[in-house]
Amino acid sequence: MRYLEDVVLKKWSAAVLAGALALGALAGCGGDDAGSGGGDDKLVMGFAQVGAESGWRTANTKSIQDSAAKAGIELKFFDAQGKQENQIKAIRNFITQRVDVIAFSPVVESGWGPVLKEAKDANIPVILTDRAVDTPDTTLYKTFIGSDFVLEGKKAGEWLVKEYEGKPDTVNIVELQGTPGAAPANDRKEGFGDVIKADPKFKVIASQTGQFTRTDGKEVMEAFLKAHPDIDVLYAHNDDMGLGAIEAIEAAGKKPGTDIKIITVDAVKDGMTALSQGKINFIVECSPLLGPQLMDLAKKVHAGETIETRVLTEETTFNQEQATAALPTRQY
Ligand code: GYE
Repeated sequence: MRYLEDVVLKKWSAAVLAGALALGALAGCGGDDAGSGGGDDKLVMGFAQVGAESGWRTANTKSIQDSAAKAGIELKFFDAQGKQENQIKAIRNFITQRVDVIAFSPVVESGWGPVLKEAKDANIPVILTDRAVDTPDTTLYKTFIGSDFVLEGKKAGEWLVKEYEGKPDTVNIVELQGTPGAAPANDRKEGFGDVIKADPKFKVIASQTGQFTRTDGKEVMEAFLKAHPDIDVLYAHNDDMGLGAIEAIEAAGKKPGTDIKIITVDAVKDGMTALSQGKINFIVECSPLLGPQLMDLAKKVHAGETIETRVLTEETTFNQEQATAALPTRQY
């Protein structure tokens, strides 16, 4: 298998081969390389992606694929379609194939101990991207690249507190949570809750998962609107759920952004467009462009260099004006 891939690789552009040669220091990738010979061995990365649930995820996948090609890394990409068991199977496959580095974005936080231990025992370094795991043994992975989701939730809460400053009336909030058990769902809920609990006028009257998807966001918002005629604010853990909810709000004859204020997280183009149109009021940025850092760290790990155990993504926030200004050059 690897032999055939190597033959194909040899036909790739000179630039890619040059990249591979630049990785010359990176020795063989694991013993079963019959026939590949020579010094043009590429670093092989197995990547188990969550799925394709949102605009954020699509941009993240593209970032990883593009930067692997640019870095001259051979990427074995697997889409787990939102299922942890699929990710675990993919990681076991990567171990059997003896890839050089395994990277993945864990669907949920818990349940990773055994498979990570298998990778460690096989001497294959693991890099977590985007989402964290809750295993207490941090030696099971080399580093974690991604956002501080608690901070994102806090930023959402802080905007709300400011927006309703000096207004004593109760603020009825509904919350669309991300995938149950996923780090960004747990942490964005926590950060937001921590900030708004300081003032009892903020009441979360309903909170349910919308699975980070537009379809579920719309459906759950329809149910929220039926059950609660008095919603002031929607806090959605990502843009896609917020965009689905906007459809439900409009269908119910209400004006998103005015009758119901909306806060989301991500800042993908569709979300930013809705913000610039006044249908969303505030977006907390979460960058999906993790590919270049991931490839860089993978090379370092493979070369035996010591790397930081936590690589934090830098992010900002957007109001309507800022979204309008940022949109023309937005990459995702
Ligand atoms: O916010 C959401 C996606 O893990 C940060 O997953 C990521 C989240 C992102 O589905 O849109």
